[in-house]
Amino acid sequence: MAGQTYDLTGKRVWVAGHRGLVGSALLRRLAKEDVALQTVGREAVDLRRQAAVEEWMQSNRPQVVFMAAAKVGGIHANNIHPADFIYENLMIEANIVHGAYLAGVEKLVLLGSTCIYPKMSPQPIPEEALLTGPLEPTNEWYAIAKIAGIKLAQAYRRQHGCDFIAAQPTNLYGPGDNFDLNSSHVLPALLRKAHEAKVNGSSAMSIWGTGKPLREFMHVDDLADALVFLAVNYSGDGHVNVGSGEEASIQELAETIKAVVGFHGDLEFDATKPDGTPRKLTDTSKLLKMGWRHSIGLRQGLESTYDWFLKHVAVDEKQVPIQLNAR
Ligand code: GFB
Repeated sequence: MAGQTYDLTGKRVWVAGHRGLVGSALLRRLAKEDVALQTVGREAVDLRRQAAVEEWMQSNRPQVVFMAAAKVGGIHANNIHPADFIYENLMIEANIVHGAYLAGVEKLVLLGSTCIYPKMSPQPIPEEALLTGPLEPTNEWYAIAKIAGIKLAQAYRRQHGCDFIAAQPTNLYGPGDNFDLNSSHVLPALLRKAHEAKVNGSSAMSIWGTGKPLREFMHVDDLADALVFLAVNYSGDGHVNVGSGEEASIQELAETIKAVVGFHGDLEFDATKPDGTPRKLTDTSKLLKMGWRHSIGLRQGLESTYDWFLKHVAVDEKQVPIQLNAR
């Protein structure tokens, strides 16, 4: 299935969710292509409302859709808002996929999440591990919505011949990330905690759980590049893992973040918070065989993301940084 299957040149390309971490990275990446970019804000179209989505798609006739819109969050947000995570994601996916079918969209790229795989998957996790075992309980609802999304793309391909594909990214980070400690993922949370501990002269920063779980991290600009690559080079039924192999334990990540930020205090482990899945390293052999690999290493990505944080979130190191809720 590798080899150019679709030409983006001159196409109307809708990035749904263009203000979020993934969507904004896609806008940066697609600015280098000869395409007509389309975006619409949530104040104009609520993606959870079928009529609004279908009407916008019929009027704007995108030829390509990147589905970067989603209700996302870290382990804590997933755990305490299961209804929001399953409802909003199911609605957004169903509305855009069906709307794309009705509007004759030529190519659609949908995104999964590593939590779709069973908690005790073989490592690295191959695409075939999907639906082979029980999920991690803290994010089961989000995972089920994301599995439904992948199945939607497959179903419309099988029944209607639509060229809809699904990519399966590993844990992401980068500019535009959510640094709100209640809803963020671990990497932006630890960057912020280390920064605040340094600025406030604290002797320690807190880490949720044991620090032992392993996570693979990928810079969102690498993901955006992979998504454009897949849109052009892949047309198939099965979802494709997009990972970096940049794996670290949460404790190792915290140590690297301390070094990047310049905080020299201790780590304090908070056992009242969950660890989640012990490990989720993606098997990217399918994508590697097609000829794509990531280019931003973890240390380099942490440095540039901290730089972004300093310029956009911690506007004045003497003040408590403002709250950001990017998605
Ligand atoms: O990134 P994260 O929230 O989500 O947490 P998941 C990863 C690990 O970091 C867990 C630990 O073991 C957390 O306990 N951790 C340590 C922290 N300190 C912190 C902290 O201050 N904040 C956070 N958030 N974590 C999410 C799923 O799983 O990953 C989503 O909930 C999605 O559904 C996403 O799949 C990619 O990697 O555990």
